[in-house]
Amino acid sequence: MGRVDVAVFMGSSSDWAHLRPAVDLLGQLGVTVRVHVSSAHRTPERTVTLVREAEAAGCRVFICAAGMAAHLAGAVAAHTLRPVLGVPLPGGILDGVDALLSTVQMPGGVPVATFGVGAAGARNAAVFAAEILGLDDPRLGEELQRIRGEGAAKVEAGELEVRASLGD
Ligand code: RP5
Repeated sequence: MGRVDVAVFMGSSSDWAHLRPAVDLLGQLGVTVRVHVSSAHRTPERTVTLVREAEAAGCRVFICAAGMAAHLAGAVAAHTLRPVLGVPLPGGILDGVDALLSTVQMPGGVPVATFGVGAAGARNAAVFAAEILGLDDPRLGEELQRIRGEGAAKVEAGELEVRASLGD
């Protein structure tokens, strides 16, 4: 395995559509990402092995996404001291509320920084991972500033569109 800045774990390949844009964003920021499908429940030992391999490859932040009884982020956090960002995913009859509570309610001393449910949470986890890496990487800091600027420009363009629709 080559050098890895961020390891992204998801519990099932069915989770990939929620995560793909966030992984693409990290790539656009020049962050080296390694993606794994591994489950806290279905492949528990493989999950631990992948955590060890990611650490050996230099991984500084883990992003872990899962749905339903989402224990992947907690299982990864149990095996590393590096920051673990948890992304609960929608699906099942509780549609993400189950995953949110499963991810966020960690026992004291084993933190998982938990984000919102679904694609927006995944994007924020990616941005947050870049913010962590950007603490000692000015280039990444500038890229993040550029993304903030794009978000602001989109809102301002949105106002012009709304006002134009009113003939304003
Ligand atoms: C979780 O169960 C996965 O992260 C996924 O969100 C959910 C359903 O998995 P599949 O049955 O689609 O593989 O562990």
